[in-house]
Parts: sequence; structure tokens; C-alpha cells
Amino acid sequence: MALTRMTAEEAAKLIKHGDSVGFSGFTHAGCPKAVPRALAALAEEEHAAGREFKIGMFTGASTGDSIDGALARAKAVSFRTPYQTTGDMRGAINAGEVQYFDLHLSTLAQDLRYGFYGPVDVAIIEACDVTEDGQIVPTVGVGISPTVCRLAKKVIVELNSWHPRELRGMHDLTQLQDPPMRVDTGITAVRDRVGADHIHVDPAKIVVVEVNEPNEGSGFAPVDEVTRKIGENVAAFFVAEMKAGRIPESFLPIQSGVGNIANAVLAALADCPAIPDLEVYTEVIQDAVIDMLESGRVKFASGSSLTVSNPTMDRIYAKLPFFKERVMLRPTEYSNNPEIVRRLGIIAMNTALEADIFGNVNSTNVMGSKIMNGVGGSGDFTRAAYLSIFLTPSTAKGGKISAFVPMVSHTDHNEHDVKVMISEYGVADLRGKSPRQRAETIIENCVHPDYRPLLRKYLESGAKGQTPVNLDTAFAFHKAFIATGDMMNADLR
Ligand code: 0RQ
Repeated sequence: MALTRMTAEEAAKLIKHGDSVGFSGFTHAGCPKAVPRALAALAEEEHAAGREFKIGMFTGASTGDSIDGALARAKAVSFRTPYQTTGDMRGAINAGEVQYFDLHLSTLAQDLRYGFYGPVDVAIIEACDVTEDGQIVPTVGVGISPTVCRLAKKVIVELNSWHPRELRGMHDLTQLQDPPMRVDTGITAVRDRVGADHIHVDPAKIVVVEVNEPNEGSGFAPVDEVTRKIGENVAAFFVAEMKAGRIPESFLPIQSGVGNIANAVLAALADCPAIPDLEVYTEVIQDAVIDMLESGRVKFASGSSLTVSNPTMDRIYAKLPFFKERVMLRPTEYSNNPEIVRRLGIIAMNTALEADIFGNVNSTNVMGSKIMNGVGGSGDFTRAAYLSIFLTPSTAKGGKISAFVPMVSHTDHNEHDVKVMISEYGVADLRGKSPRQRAETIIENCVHPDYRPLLRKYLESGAKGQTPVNLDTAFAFHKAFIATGDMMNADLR
């Protein structure tokens, strides 16, 4: 039986007000574009006709503008999880128009199967190939695709010929069994394969929309003085750990977060001859990893997406057999699986929005209340890692915000999980230190020199006891920023 084919506009009409929709992809990579844009246009038509039209959204991580941007602008979203990064969606969430709940990315697929968030009515999946017997081959981001394909009543496949069919073979596609039937993942090495090269779906559920559209990814900011220093500090720390015998000579697989800092750190590791060629077990494979695969500095990279700029994507496609031997794309419940993270001994590096002097980290909420992006995969890796490192520039907004504060205004990662803090000024090794000792090492090694006197004063004013907190002034930095636009005006009394 031939698969049903239709236009993006016709496919969008299969989605009704109140439906929950699961999208393929992870970051902009692997996300459908034409059908979500058609859905946004449909929502606008419905609103103009005086009818309600909103959907719930499940995604692998953040998405491109055609999903989060277009649907937020069309006011077409009732709830959203687990992670987002576009200005329009962030604005709608912070304005209270979209109910957003922030989740560890590894948990969404299983939570959906457990029925925690209701049904998945429709899945929209970008694919490079789909066969008449229902084999769907994703493009360059997997996320929650296997699970939403299984749960959804209807699967709209956006077949994007911009991506070559020959991508088949780069993926490792399967799902965890659910308790009480769960066994181990079977992954004992970065390059282990435990699944199939496609997702199988009953062809009767499939509707195909043919498109040809490039990825929506942008490039990275060039490495600047601050990110270069952070990268050098990470590399120097690793070399010292190897010398001390705490990281094996052969090294351990690394995970690195997304963004400019992570990209700069990878570049610094590539340039450090004392660090051996690496394996990467991460969620987003960024441009720097592609450079390192080509130079041989990375031997193998496993992730949930190829989150790269389009020029880098062109380079990958020009040498596809080379990259298929060295890259594996998995569902997020495998790429971010804490069982695997702990077994492989992954060294996790993520970026903090702010941290406190005791080692608690806020990755998500500006001044405690405004969501930036979400916790993403940082928590999946941080708690289970062999060594969990947080990176941050010492200040933000031209020095008016100190990344290090007396008490974080929101907690994503706590003092029990965060082992090392690194800024452009240096490294604070928190292992085996009491809260007071942690505070001293963070202030002396990571805090911007302008803020050190203020934080020393805070520490001296703290209550006696295990954790020297002063409840009267714990949020003095945040209050000063909100009242005067500058944390330097903190009133510590
Ligand atoms: O804003 O661009 O308007 O100036 O935050 O900061 O320094 O450019 O760093 O892009 O790496 O983002 C934590 C948000 C950092 C990100 C966070 C402002 C700063 C700037 C961005 P402007 P930078 P990055 C992998 C793992 C959580 C999820 C995670 C993140 C903007 O890394 O979302 O780790 N992490 N996932 O000016 C107010 C502060 C600030 C601040 C920085 N203390 N207060 N604003 N900024 N510090 C990804 C996935 O899971 C998919």
C-alpha cells in the first residue's frame, strides 16, 4: 500500500485545537519546518475567525525558528517542555502565555510512555528517507522521535531532500524498556550500537510531506579573550589531573554543553598536545567536534544531534562515509542516560548562568524568575559524571552582574554534584572541601577581582555553622542589580 502524501498545509489540518504534538530533532538539528510553519499559519487563521487554536509541545530540546518562533508568534502554544532557546518562545513563557515546565532531557521520552503528560496525538518527524513498509530514517537530530512515533496516532513525515538518504546508518535507534521490565542499556563503550538504523512505524499512521529546506543553524561567535582563557584553564586542569593520576592517560569520554563557551573549550583541548585524542559522549555535537574529527583529535563522537552551522553541514555531507564511521546519533534517553554516563566515566562540562560561593549552580532563571533556556541535559550529566565541571565568565552585562553570588536565586545543580568551577580567572577545585573552604577557593580563583572584596565581606558576615549563610544579605547582589542595574552596589551592611 502506498504511503499517503499531502502538502504541508493539508498535513497541518490533521492537527486540532488541544492536541499534543511531538516534534523530531534536538536543537535546530533534525526539526521539521514546513508543517510547523503551516500549523502556525492555520492557528492565525483560526484566531482571526474567532476560534481558539493552541497545541501542547513536546520536543527533544530547543528547536529552530519554524517551530518555537513561528508557533509562539502565532500564539498557538498552550504548554511547552522540555527546553527552548528562541526569543519569541522565551518571551511568551515569561509573559505567562505559555505554560512551560523545565525537564531533564533524558526523562521526557520515558515520562511520555509512562503517561505523565497525557497522550501524544500527532508526531511531526523530519526524515531523509521513508519506505513504504514504514521505516523512517531521521536527519541530523533524534531527540524523542522513536517514542513520539510509537505513541502518536498520526505521524507526519517531513521528507527533506536537502539531507541525503545515505545518512541511514549514522543513527542508533531504539527505546528503553519501561519498569519493571527495564534491563541495562547495553552500552559499555562510546561507539557501541544497540538499536536499528531506522524507526519503524505502522505505515497506515504515516503521512508524507515532501520538502527541500536547509537547516536553521547559525555559526558560533569567534573565540574571544574570555572564552579563550576559560578553555586554557580547562586544558591546564585536565593536564594536572592526568599528572596526578586522577584522569587515566587514555583519558575519559567528554560531554560538553552547547554554545560559544563549550565550542571554545573544545578548541582549547584540541590545541593542547598533552591531552590525547578524545572520545565524545554528549548530546550536541558542535562545529568544534567536527573539526576535531577531521584532524583526528576526536576519534569518535556519540550524541543526539549534529548541531552545526550549514557550511559545516556541507563539509560533513561532502565526506559522509568518513563521518558515518565516526559519528553516532541516538535518542536522548541514550545520549543523556545517567546509567551510561556513570558507567563510561564521562567528564561533564556545562555552563552556569550563575553560581554561588558554595558551588550551587543556576543554569536557567535570570534573577531567579525569568527563564533563559532550561536545564537541558546539564543535569543528566552533572550528577552521574566522573567529574562534573561548570564553566562561566566571571561577569555578565559588562561587569554589572557577577556570575558568582552569595546564594543562587534558583538552583539547578547543587553543591553535592558540582565538583569543579572554572572561569577566565582560574579553577576552583571543590572536591573534598567544606562549604567555607569552597567559598574561599571560588572567591580566590574564579570571582572577578572587582567582586572579591564584596564576597569576602559577605563570607565574614555569615552565620557560624557548617554553611556560612547570612539570610539578611544572601540576595543583596540580586537586589542591587534590580534596584540600581549594578551588583557592585550590593548592600552587605
Ligand atoms: O545574554 O547575549 O543578551 O548578553 O546570558 O550567556 O555567556 O553567552 O553563555 O550562550 O553559553 O549561555 C547558561 C544560558 C549560558 C546556557 C546558559 C546572559 C549573558 C548572555 C548567554 P546576552 P553566554 P551561553 C547542553 C547543556 C543550561 C542548559 C545546559 C544554558 C546570555 O549554557 O542554557 O547547560 N545552559 N545544557 O549576558 C543574567 C546572569 C547571566 C546572564 C549570563 N548571571 N544573569 N544574565 N547572562 N549570565 C545544551 C542542551 O541541553 C541542549
